[in-house]
Amino acid sequence: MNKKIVGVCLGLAVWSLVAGAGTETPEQFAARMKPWRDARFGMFIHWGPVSIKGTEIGWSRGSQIPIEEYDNLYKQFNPVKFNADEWVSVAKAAGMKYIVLTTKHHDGFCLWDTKQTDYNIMNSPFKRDVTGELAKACRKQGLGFGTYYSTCDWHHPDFPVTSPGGSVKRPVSNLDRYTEYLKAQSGELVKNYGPLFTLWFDVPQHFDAKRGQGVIDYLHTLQPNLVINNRTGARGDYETPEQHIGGFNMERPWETCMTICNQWAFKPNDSMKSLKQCVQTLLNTVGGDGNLLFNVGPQPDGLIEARQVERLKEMGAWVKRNGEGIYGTRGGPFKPGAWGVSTRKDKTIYVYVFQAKDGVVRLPAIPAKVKSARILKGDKVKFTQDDAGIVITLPATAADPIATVVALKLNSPALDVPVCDVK
Ligand code: H79
Repeated sequence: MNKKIVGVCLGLAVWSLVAGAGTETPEQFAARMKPWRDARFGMFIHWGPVSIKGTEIGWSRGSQIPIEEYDNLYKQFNPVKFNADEWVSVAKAAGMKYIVLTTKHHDGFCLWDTKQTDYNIMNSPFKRDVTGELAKACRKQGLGFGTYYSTCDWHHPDFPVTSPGGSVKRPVSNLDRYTEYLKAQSGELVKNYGPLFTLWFDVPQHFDAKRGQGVIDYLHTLQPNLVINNRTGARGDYETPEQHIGGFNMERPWETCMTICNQWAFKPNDSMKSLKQCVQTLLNTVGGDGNLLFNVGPQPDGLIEARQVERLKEMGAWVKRNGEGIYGTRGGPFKPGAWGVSTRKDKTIYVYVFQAKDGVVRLPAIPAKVKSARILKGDKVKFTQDDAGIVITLPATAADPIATVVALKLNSPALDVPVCDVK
């Protein structure tokens, strides 16, 4: 080999070492995120032995429930009515495209057959790997399967803080050793149940960006395209507004996580959101260019509460009628507001009207020609377009109490239309 070639080889080797797995171009990032972004709507599932008590997962340890009692609940956890295929069918009926299960919450209990601790579902009376069963059912029914894994662990002896709520400092701890445990466990999730749709970390107490990036880089050696949220301590791939809808953002991917009732884990008679609230939450999210991870907390017997199943099915019926303007779309160009929201794909803008005075919708001017306007899966509607903007007249017969959906066909790509406010 001549000197020049040796030099180039060395240069490349050094560059790849420095660049590492963490470096990707914006185009590579967009490609890696595309399946996750296109899905738009997923099911979050918060579940564990604490469902027996009906108090909040993780947080009620050492507060409403004494630590000693909380940590022994798994000895009675026997969700004999658990059926992974049924959970997946419910998610599918709701129009959801992926599921994220709490494999380990802040309380440290593991819902899979982990080799890293005995504090797991295989040592409950149930003795079934519910994570494995759910992963398999998702694959079978064509949904993405992702795992929630709490970064903080108030049960683990090496973690710096403990319950209640991580407010108590442990006299002796070892964060490096805990990090090895976390890597071994999240590695098991990827290796045994992957490829995963996402890995959803939570509450990176005591983790800084360097420690978090170490976890991310390790997981990328196991699954290079793995999509990881922003709760490892490092930046990660997407933002996670919790219990509120994120602001309009087409640059940084984001996903709102929100509960169908108030509590993450099962709570008897918890107040449940109305159908309108559920659907408009999804629309306000996709209209802002985000995903929605909508949470249910199954009962201790393994069933999702019947009224929640009913609500999710109603939601699915609406979402499916109008799915063309949800999946695979991007948010905008008209920013969400009390008036409604919009999404776009190819040469179409989907306008979801929440409020229209006298059935008239006024949208700002856009640098594209509207060729036609129609109610989604319905008749053409009257519209005018001039320098002042677009005016659509909704027929009273088409009014939908949740949102009236109008598809505007343009003469050019809808993504080229600049983002604007609706006044
Ligand atoms: O798993 C769910 C929450 O337990 C977890 N993230 C979601 C996905 C979470 N951990 N920390 N936080 C959220 C932020 C802190 C929220 C709190 Fe509270 C508000 C802690 C105390 C008041 C929620 C309400 C928990 C107890 C009461």
